[in-house]
Amino acid sequence: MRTEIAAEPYPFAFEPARTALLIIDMQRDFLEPGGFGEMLGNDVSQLRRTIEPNKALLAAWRAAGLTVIHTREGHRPDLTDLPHAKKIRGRGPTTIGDAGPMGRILVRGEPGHDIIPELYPIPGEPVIDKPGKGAFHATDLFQILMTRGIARLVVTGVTTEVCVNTTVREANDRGFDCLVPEDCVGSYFPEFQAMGLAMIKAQGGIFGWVGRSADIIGALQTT
Ligand code: TIU
Repeated sequence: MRTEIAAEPYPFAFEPARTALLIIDMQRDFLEPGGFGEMLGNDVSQLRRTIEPNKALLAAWRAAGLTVIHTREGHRPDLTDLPHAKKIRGRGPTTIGDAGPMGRILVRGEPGHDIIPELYPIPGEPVIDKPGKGAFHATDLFQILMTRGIARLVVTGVTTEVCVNTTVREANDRGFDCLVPEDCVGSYFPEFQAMGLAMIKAQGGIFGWVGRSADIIGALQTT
């Protein structure tokens, strides 16, 4: 079954069985008050407004029985996969691997590294632990998508201009068509939210499409 979803720069061709919902880094340390993101002085409300739209989209996607994949940005407890450049970037007193407000910052197994309870994975939904910003770099995401016959992605999560944008660009170069629902992605910075989305759909959809979750949910309910 194939249908179209309203999107920019033009409608997105939707083949549900060949499309995965890829939820990027909806982790406690980025989204929760008192987490690493807020500790750095960021306004987490800019990200938290994406929780309800993501919840609704995830529920509809699950109800349709389609593929859901989650990602988490983070590192091994021994930090052997943390590049020195990433460790010292920002020059702050507290960086990745140090003790933070919700355990060691961006370290796998720590409370802050985990996915927020509102969007917690259920059994059967792969969780990709990624050491970089892009979800394809140094992970088995491509292998999982190939195995499941996935050709299209609906990409949501945080942050719009960092891990979402990097992942959409990586996916586009690998031949995947990506639709980004603007209400399901968030940035700490409103101007980066706007430009991060504008860059995806510019030049006839240079990296992908931008739409809204309500239109995707509508398409799920009619196909
Ligand atoms: N997931 C993700 O976007 N990681 C980041 O580090 N984002 C920032 O905006 N810093």
